[in-house]
Amino acid sequence: MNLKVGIIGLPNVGKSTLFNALVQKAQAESANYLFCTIEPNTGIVQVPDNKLYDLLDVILKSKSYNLNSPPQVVPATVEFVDIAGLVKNAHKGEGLGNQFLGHIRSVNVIVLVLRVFESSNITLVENDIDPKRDMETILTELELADLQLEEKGKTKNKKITEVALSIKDYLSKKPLIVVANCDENQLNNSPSDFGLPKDTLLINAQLETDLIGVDENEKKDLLNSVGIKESGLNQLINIAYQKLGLMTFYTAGPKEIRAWTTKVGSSAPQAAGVIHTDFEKNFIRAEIISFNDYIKYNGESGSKKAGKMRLEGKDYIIKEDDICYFRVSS
Ligand SMILES: Nc1nc2c(ncn2[C@@H]2O[C@H](COP(=O)(O)OP(=O)(O)OP(=O)(O)O)[C@@H](O)[C@H]2O)c(=O)[nH]1
Ligand SMILES: [Mg+2]
Repeated sequence: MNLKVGIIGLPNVGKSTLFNALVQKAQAESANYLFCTIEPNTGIVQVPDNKLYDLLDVILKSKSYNLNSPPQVVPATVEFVDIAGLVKNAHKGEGLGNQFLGHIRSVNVIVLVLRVFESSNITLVENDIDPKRDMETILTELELADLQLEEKGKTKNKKITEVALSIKDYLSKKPLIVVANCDENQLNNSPSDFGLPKDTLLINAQLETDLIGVDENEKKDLLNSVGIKESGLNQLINIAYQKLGLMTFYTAGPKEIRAWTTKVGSSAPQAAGVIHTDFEKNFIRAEIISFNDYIKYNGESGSKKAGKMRLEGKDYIIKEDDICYFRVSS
């Protein structure tokens, strides 16, 4: 499954700035006026994953590939959607209304951006900075948008409403990540200082956007120097995987080294089904090497010789970072 993340919040809180930081491009227009974004911005980002390069090293060293064409590295991806700002009573048509929420009904997780940064030059939609109030405003608008959708369904056809509207269509029921958009000097606070839930991410969207294009190592040093251990992208992806109960497994061969995302607790056939739907049905068995063994014994043939490759059947539960090869019938 590919993770899809929708970014919402009041106007002018830094949603597009955060979007740009996440996709590492000045793709979405961000400017100091309300409702700068009207049409949604969509961007696809590779999930940063050093383990893929550890696997590549092993395969390159063992020379177990066609020397003219080294294996391709294919990271997992995340899609981000940045939409127009919502205001109080958007469901009644205030501001730009709430029709833009339609663009994020298919996301797996919602990121709610709240303004915490103080800059006096940036226009506020409410008169003061109050992230807790703003969070409640937006959550209420999500619930009201869901109620409207339900009402619409009812008038169309009373009986099919329950069937037609599946739980994943309800914005207010989706997993939520709260992001407090902070200035540099606010990043050492704890979320409760702003009245926000304890798993709120504190991010300085402007700083990370300003660092687009800077060399990765240099960027890391700059972020570390202001007390940021991980980029907003890494933080968001980690918490999204946690909230959705997702994990990574790999396939590694002479042509391609690839990260795949599946639910924690997936059986071997279910994980195979992530690669290709038919693989679930046609599953015969899985050949599994743990990531650590794969590295320690220099790849597939070394791991096999050391007795570290396991043959597993359909009841095997895939573990995080397993290197998998699925045997399927054709
Ligand atoms: N000082 C400061 N300014 C910021 C920060 N994040 C965003 N801004 C500024 O705030 C303004 C609004 O940012 P946008 O990213 O366009 O906000 P938005 O939420 O997408 O706004 P709409 O599309 O209008 O809903 C821009 O001028 C940004 O440069 C921040 O962390 N600190
Ligand atoms: Mg915007």
